[in-house]
Amino acid sequence: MENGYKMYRDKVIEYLDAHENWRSSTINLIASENITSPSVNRAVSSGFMHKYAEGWPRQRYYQGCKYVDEVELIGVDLFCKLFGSDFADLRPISGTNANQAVFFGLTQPGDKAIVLHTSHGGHISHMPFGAAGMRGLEVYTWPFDNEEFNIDVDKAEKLIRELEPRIVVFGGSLFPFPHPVKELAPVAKEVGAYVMYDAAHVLGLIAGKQFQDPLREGVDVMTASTHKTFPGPQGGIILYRNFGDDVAKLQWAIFPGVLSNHHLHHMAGKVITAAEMLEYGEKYAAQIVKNAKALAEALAEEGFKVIGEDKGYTESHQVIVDVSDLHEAAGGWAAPLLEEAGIILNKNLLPWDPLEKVNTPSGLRIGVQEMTRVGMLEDNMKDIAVFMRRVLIDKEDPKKVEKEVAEYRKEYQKVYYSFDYGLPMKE
Ligand code: DSN
Repeated sequence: MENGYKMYRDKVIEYLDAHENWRSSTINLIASENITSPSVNRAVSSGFMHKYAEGWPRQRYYQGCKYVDEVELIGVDLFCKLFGSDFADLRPISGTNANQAVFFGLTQPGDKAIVLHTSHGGHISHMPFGAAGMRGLEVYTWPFDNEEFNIDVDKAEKLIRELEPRIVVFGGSLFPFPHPVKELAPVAKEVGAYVMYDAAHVLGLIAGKQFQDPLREGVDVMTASTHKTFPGPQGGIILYRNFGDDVAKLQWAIFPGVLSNHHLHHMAGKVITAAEMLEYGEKYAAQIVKNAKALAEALAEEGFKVIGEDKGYTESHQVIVDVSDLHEAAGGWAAPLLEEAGIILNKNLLPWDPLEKVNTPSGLRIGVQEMTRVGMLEDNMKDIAVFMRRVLIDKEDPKKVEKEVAEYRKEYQKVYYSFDYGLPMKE
């Protein structure tokens, strides 16, 4: 019997279709997103989404997990192989959830933590108003060198010795250059601190051996989300070395501490993505970094003020542009205008911006990992820079540019570096 609610089902499906059609006709440069392969989509839409599986594989609190267990065990092996870690925990359901688990497992309320400030590119979960603060940590922030766009090593070393924190946290969300882990991890160890690295943004680059290798540089525990440069479904992961008795505390913090059931369909998607990255990760990550550098150079040639020129602009998937001289509302004006033209990215505070400028910051943060995955190469980056120049510098009608962007995207619809489509170019 009709109850009149079907229209809502139809509406939702209509929006889903509209979103998917729109996204595949835009140039998505959000640095924290990516696109999954058909194989991963199969996992995410599988019947694993209907299961409960608390605890460890083969020691569950629920019956009916025999296939789930096999997938999770394959996943643990693949992730340990990919990252050279002693342990891999696929259960966190987001990067923030992974960070929460580490803070709850390895620290006590009142312990000191040193983290990257959000103004300098740190993640909100590291801050007093985020997961670290919720754990009751006394949060201090790394001294930052604006010129180097990185943590100031000398001042940081002094700060570690002065504070003797329980945990130091590297990594963040605005992350063009590797952090000085090998310089500072030994100092942190000297004062008895845990060394944590939030690899949410750069996990795929680390997997592909194109960024720093945190676990070899002195990191005890690496957290990440699984859907940025690591092109999996939304989720989290913790990769860690065997640091003794506290391993059990960390594991207890994950379950039953900060989650009960993990999302098994996403877990299966992470496992397939790990296999994709073992097979194709080095090529994918290398192309991401080449594309980021190419886009930075092209944007500079088109007249944009790109951060980090004297350092080669970027060593990650990110390109950072200061648009403050183009308009007083800077990124707060530029990002929505680009969206009208089908170029999707986000405004971002730059390290020298006051916090009050959070809605009108000076910067734009650009990530090339998704466009790389659909097969774009360095020459495409030049075309993207031209589209951006036409909108932001030449002030062309964004609607006109949007039509051209949609036409341009038609050729880039396959998800490469996957078992479904292989590589985008001939080897
Ligand atoms: N806030 C996300 C980002 O865009 O970097 C990470 O959680």
